[in-house]
Amino acid sequence: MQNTVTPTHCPYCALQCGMNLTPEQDGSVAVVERPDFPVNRGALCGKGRTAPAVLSSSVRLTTPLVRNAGVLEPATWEEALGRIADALSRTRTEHGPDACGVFGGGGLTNEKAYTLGKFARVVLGTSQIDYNGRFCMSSAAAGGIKAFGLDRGLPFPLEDIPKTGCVILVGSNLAETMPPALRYLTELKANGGKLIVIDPRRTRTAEQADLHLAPRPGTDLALALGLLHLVVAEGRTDEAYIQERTSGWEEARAAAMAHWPELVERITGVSVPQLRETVRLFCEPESAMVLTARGPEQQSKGTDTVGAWINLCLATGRAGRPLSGYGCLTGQGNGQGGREHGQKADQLPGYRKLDDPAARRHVAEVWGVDPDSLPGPGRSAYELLDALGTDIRSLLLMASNPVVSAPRAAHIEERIKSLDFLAVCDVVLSETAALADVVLPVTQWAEETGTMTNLEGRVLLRRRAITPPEDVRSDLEVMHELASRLGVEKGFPTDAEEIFEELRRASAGGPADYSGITYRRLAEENGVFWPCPAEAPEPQQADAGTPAPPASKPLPGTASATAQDGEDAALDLWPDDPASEAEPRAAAAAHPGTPRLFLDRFATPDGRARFVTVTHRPLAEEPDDEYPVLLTTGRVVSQYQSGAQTRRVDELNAAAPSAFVELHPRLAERLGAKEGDPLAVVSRRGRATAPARITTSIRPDTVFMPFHWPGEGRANTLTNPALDPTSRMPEFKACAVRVELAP
Ligand SMILES: Nc1nc2c(c(=O)[nH]1)N[C@H]1C(S)=C(S)[C@@H](COP(=O)(O)OP(=O)(O)OC[C@H]3O[C@@H](n4cnc5c(=O)[nH]c(N)nc54)[C@H](O)[C@@H]3O)O[C@H]1N2
Ligand SMILES: Nc1nc2c(c(=O)[nH]1)N[C@H]1C(S)=C(S)[C@@H](COP(=O)(O)OP(=O)(O)OC[C@H]3O[C@@H](n4cnc5c(=O)[nH]c(N)nc54)[C@H](O)[C@@H]3O)O[C@H]1N2
Ligand code: SF4
Ligand SMILES: [Mo]
Repeated sequence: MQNTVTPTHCPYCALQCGMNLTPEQDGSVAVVERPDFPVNRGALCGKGRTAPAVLSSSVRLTTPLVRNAGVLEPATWEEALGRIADALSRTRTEHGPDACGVFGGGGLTNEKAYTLGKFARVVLGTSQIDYNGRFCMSSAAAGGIKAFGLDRGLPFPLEDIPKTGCVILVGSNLAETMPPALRYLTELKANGGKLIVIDPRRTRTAEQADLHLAPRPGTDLALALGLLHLVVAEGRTDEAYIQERTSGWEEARAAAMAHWPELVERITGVSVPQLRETVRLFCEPESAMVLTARGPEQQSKGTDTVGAWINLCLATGRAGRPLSGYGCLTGQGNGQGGREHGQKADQLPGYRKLDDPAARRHVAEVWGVDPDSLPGPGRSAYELLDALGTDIRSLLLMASNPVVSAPRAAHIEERIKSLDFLAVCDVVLSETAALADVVLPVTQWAEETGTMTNLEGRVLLRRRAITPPEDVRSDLEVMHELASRLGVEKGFPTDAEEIFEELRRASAGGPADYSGITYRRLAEENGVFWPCPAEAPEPQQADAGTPAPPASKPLPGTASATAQDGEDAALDLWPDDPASEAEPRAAAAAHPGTPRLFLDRFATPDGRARFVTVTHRPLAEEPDDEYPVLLTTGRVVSQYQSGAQTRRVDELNAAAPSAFVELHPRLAERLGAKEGDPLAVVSRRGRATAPARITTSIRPDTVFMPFHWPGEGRANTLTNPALDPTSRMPEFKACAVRVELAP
């Protein structure tokens, strides 16, 4: 019997807010508060509240579409899948396996991301797979791996934030991008902790800050180095910690010392007294954190910038200690898990490296293939999209809308159009799906089961609450059917839990080890933090921040003793599963998961965190006489990403109907522009137009556009695809433009 209330999670961002769903008489589904989930404690933003609107068949895809004589027309699944399989096999025969590309998304469940990576390597034999997460947190991931030997966005649960002494929030507008998380910052302040926000705009988040620094876009690296200079000059380093827990300090220190406060003031526009005040607020309390988001990361020097912020934490002894550390606020729903299990160009499941022979052997054995048959690393997202129609002839795209979200989007749109064949799996007819030869309609969050890993590294269970429309299938069924048509009958099941069981084995022993996690545990404990190996740790090795609790007690921060709905549903998930009786339930021997990382040692070979030696460098494209203004881009609260989903929700559209150009009154005056006047923003890549929104909250040398819309107001027509040399992240956050009154 189906429970009337199903506890699950929001389909959108990485906070993965808990929500309860109840089916209504008319077949729709209502969102009800779910107070037992600790991350959001019942709170939801407008996107989460209205998410069921996209389940309605009036806005979603309900049947496969195939292109006939240039027009997309309804077709049977047989026909649609047949066309995709034929096209992929023809491409492979005529041009080789690497002419087949695969592009995934950070919104996919762990099971889907895992299967997509396996599909590319085992069924297509292609190295050409990457995903939209490359555009998201890849610089933070690269920076974290360099310094700590491991990339998990937050090394501690969000619940630690209110208890620390100071938070420096760099380029995150979480009041708009993760509204329920704002509460952690207000609680921090209520507890006497200090909040410093670094953003070229005085955002709703910056308004909460004790100190707001508004640097020129793209100068965070210089800013962090200048702060480190002051830390050294003022004798605020933690020498004992540096000695005991780090390596590389001398070189990093020398590099920072070249960044004099006065020089940094000139580069960033942040005054020396503000720099000094930042250092004081950060260094005086016993504990402190630096959290970055897309502002400093989406730069052609994002990896070095993250490294510089981590250096600041290491020099002051603020990493791998209780209530202190560096963290990245990951963005997409499964932005964390989606970067761990193999849809990334250089990666195998469990955050293993594709060029590591031992990793290849391990995963090949789980997959039942010859390690030598696995291709090597492929291209990064932008480079892959840029190769469409040349090296890459056919593309299978799942869960991304690059026509709106990729940098230099007009060029990428042309590349997509020049493909021999494009297949898109989506829930709606996105701008990219509209260009496809075959579009497959897939099931959505509320209609399927699977796991997601939130920004804290907490693995969560997404539960099926309603029955999908008849002619819609899951991404997993799509990959199963395509594998079979391409001659691979085994290894692509359609049941998410069966795939998760394989993922556990594939990830075992890897950096992102999920082998101790089961669906049952996820349901009972309201999530489990990775790494969670199959074996419990020796008592002294247990995560020092969270001693392993007795089996009957929930983990602090992971489970709630009042999880009534969660428990009911957990039992319902396995009503007649005989195996479950035999299986130990969160047994005493089970590993508790790892809410807090690095307290004993970092994940580097010698256990020490590594300073990186970095120095300031300019933007890939600095303003000049022709393009004198800086454009930065980002988000508004009521739209999500490319807007493919949220632009189909009336309430959200009413709140944020179209693109705009945010600019300072001084710049507006120079242009002779009044509020609402249409402005043309022109870069070396193209031209976009949108109405002026005049505000003193932005720097006079900078304009801001949100990137949620296609067409004339598409911000990505303008953006610069200059890539970070390590993370291959494009420079979404700063390029040179000219602004004029549109005729
Ligand atoms: N409403 C909404 N919420 C979302 C999303 C969404 O699309 N809409 N997307 C989700 C995803 S995938 C992500 S990645 C997150 C992103 O979450 P955030 O990183 O919070 O979002 P952004 O608006 O891209 O950028 C944050 C801030 O960076 C500032 N910024 C711009 N340039 C610079 C710079 O050079 N330096 C610094 N320090 N700051 C700069 C911008 O002014 C902006 O306020 O949000 C998630 N949540
Ligand atoms: N200028 C500028 N550009 C940016 C950014 C920026 O700050 N500035 N931010 C970048 C960032 S951080 C990100 S994350 C990207 C995101 O950009 P996109 O990758 O375009 O993200 P979405 O709009 O979320 O696209 C997801 C698509 O997948 C569909 N979908 C949702 N769930 C599923 C599913 O389970 N299966 C399938 N098959 N489809 C599904 C949705 O309907 C939607 O069409 O944009 C990047 N682009
Ligand atoms: S904050 Fe993110 S996860 Fe929470 S309701 Fe809003 S979009 Fe959903
Ligand atoms: Mo993102």
